Amino acid sequence: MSDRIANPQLRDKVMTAEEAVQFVNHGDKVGTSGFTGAGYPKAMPAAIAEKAKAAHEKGQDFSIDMYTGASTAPECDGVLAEAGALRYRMPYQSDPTMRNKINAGEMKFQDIHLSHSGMMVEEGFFGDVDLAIVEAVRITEEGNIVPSSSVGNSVEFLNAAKKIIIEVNEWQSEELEGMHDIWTVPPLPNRVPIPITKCGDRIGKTYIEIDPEKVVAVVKTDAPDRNAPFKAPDEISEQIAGNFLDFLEHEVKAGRLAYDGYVMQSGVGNVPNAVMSGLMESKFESIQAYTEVIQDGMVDLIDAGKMTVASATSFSLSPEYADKMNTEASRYRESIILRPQSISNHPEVIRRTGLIASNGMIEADIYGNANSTHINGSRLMNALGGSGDFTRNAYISTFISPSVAKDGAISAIVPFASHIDHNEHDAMVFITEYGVADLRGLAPRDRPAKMISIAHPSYRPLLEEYVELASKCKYQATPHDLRHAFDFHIRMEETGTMMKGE
Ligand code: 0RQ
Repeated sequence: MSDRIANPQLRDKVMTAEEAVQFVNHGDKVGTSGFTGAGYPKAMPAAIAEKAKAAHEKGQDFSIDMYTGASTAPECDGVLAEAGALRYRMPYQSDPTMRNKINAGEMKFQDIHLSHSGMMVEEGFFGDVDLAIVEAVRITEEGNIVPSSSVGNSVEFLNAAKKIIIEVNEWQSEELEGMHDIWTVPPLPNRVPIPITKCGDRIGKTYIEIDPEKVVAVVKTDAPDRNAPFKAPDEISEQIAGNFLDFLEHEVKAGRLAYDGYVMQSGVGNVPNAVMSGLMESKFESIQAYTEVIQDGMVDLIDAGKMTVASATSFSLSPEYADKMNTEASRYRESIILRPQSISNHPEVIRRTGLIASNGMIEADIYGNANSTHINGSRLMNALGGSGDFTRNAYISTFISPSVAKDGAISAIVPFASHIDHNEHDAMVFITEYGVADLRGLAPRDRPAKMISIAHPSYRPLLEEYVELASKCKYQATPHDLRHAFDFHIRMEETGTMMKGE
């Protein structure tokens, strides 16, 4: 392990997490590495949680504000939320314990576009940053950091923080070195164009330069990233994936896409996985991904020679594929690039690549406004993550979802979305197991018919009833009857289903 800490000055700072926690104080603003279950600190969060619990037992306040790249894992977000150690958290989470605390009003969470979050911290929108805690594969001779399985917002946090704690994780393969491409936009007023014209362009360094004087502790760990294995795609996921692939074919026939020109952005989950399996058998070749996470399906596409390059900020691999990456990382260094999320999700590059975005949703309304985050307007599920960065700036932005949730009790197509993350001006195409609603070129009043055609048949009459009511209202630009716009949601609150009783 000492080989992994090549800088003598920093080797002298090695201590346990229990010792290093002396540098974490009540009220601190802390930025950590970590993105979708990859590259988050493995030891410090538990130590901070213990410190918080000990303080609370003595009747003292102890909580911190925590910023990350995106979601982490139970041993980071989970333990801290459980211990009541967090006052405020941004920009993304997906942890069940944390979700419950946020929804119960016991901690605060702000949902921020991932591409904005690091810049906001570095530019001081949140005040001074006390501490950065960042996982590394190794520390170089000069004292710089080779990041591990994600880059996230680490560069911005390391630049902004007064103190740094580095966790050197022996579980992470040293062969990851060379996969990262560290380049960030210079701060205002010196911004310049990002020199990426192709997904595979490398423009930066393979490590993060830091001021070694700021490092107060180096903690050694040997612990795996934690991601849940994917469920095998079910029938509905496969139908949705089939409709998505038909849509791609339709774009080829229309001359708007070439078989060797598909640039992919993909959310995570069952349907994206089924899409990637479908692509294996498709006519699409030389597929490129400019996205935020590398998923199992992309590794398969690379292995099959169908995908030439995948650019992201993080891995989001099942345990089986994480092991594979750890043993074979050197084989993938040519075709996988991990960038800071300020670059992987940057509007400028996204627009230039001409990618087709595809993300999940909770619900969408008859005019094409999408809700990715809140159940019935108030209850947070995860957060918007990069879905806004990609939807707003994609060449074509799509949303994919089953037409119903909870065994049909909830419709994914509603009269008026109860929370809107992606509005009708940004979202273009919606896909369920019932087909494709292509809203491009359609004025609001032409949209409900398309959206209702992909709703579950049992909800279509209720949606048509609403359209009829709205058509009688005074203003017909985007017709709504506000007395009934949330009937679906109110019924769900009152009866547990959006379906009308007999
Ligand atoms: O809950 O598992 O308890 O049954 O939501 O839903 O259908 O399995 O779909 O896993 O793709 O998640 C929007 C949450 C969809 C996700 C969301 C319930 C449903 C189930 C999951 P159960 P599905 P998915 C780039 C972009 C925002 C982040 C993002 C998400 C659970 O896609 O978090 O896009 N997106 N990042 O039952 C009540 C509804 C519901 C509902 C679904 N209307 N009401 N519950 N559910 N719809 C990401 C990256 O690149 C990393």
